[in-house]
Amino acid sequence: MNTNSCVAMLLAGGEGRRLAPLTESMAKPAVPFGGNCRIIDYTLSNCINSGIGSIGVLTQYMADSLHKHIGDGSSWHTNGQTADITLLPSSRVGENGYLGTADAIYQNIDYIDRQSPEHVLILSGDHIYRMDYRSMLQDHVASGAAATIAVKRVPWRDASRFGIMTADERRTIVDFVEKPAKPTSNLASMGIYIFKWQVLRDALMADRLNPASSHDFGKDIIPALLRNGTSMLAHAFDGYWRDVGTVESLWEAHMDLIDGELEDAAGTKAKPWPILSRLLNNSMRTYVCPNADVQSSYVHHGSSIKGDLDRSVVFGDVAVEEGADIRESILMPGSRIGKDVRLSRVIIGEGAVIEDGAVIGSLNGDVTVIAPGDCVAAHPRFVVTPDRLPQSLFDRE
Ligand code: ADQ
Ligand code: ADP
Repeated sequence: MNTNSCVAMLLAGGEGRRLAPLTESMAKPAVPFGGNCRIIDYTLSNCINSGIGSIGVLTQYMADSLHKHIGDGSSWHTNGQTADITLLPSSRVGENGYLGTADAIYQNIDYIDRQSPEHVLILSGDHIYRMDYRSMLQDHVASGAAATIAVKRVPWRDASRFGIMTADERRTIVDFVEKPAKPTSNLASMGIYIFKWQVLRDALMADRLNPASSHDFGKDIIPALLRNGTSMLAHAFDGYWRDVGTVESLWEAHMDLIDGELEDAAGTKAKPWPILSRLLNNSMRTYVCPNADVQSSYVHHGSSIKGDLDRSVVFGDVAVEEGADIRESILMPGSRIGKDVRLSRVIIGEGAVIEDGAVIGSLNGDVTVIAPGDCVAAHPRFVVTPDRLPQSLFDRE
């Protein structure tokens, strides 16, 4: 599939309130993921691996965090392929607040026009998945549809968190409701769209003139196109895909990583599908003390592990001291875990310090987050008392 006719626009400006406090000092797509990269790297890698040569990254909330990560694109590892990654910061940060995702594309019409693409691929910066966009583009072009939406069946209980649609036997979308309170289908939009550029351009212009619009793809653009009879195709994706917009989903995606589920990549199994990232200094050594019991965990460059790890992900430059017992937890870059600390289902933000003897966590499935840069002493507000955390969990003998 020739991807020259397609420009990718990656929406990376959302505030990500449900990921707080991890997003207090960075945009949601800049949150660390998987031990060695950041959430946005999955979508960027999908673009590069799919041979999409022109990628506009739309930033807004805490844009600096993404600009630092991606830079001018040259410090971002493109695996030898040529890709033009352009950061497009929003000019609308200010007293008028934030407008929606469609407004972000509207603001960059000139950028897209300059490349005169036939199609535009709209992507979100906060999804973990491996996808070959060429299959979707091929489907879109072959069908002649004006727009194609990537779709996936989701559990019924989660359906109200997504754009929900109904498609007929020819996969033409006949109904679409953004985050319905009472879903009538579980066919969810993945928030990944391919539009004929002329069709999207006209729709954005029309949306601009509508004072009632919130200028959002799911709430406004897709329903408006459906109302005026534009042909839209549902493109099914059956690989691993997760929107990591909440603390729970971010934690679950890390557990899926440990369980090997992220390797399940529909359409990408036959070929290597590396997740690329900013070029890091990989010369730092990782130290794992011979007494440390490390099970089913990832430990990255420059970390020092003297305590025990089970089903955990440790980023670079992390220290875990003697006697620490870390279970189903995520230790983000530069964090420090003191002696005899016990963690269960905890996400430790970048650079946070957990002092000797602190016990944090819960067994009932709740995920605890320690904000980046926080310092937690042995008796802070986060400490979980033995009645919430059965002592038996940590009884070693
Ligand atoms: P949501 O995920 O709720 O639903 P939203 O949070 O609005 O969509 O943002 C999508 C992406 O755009 C995110 O990556 C966000 O960071 C970014 N973004 C938001 N506002 C932006 C702005 N003004 N500028 C730049 N970037 C911005 C969407 C669809 C649903 C679909 C789900 C799938 O609306 O129909 O089911 O995605 O996850
Ligand atoms: P979440 O994924 O937690 O819902 P989003 O990043 O999707 O968070 O943002 C939720 C909504 O809030 C979006 O419509 C976004 O445009 C809007 N928003 C983001 N940042 C701000 C802000 N600083 N002020 C007002 N609204 C914002």
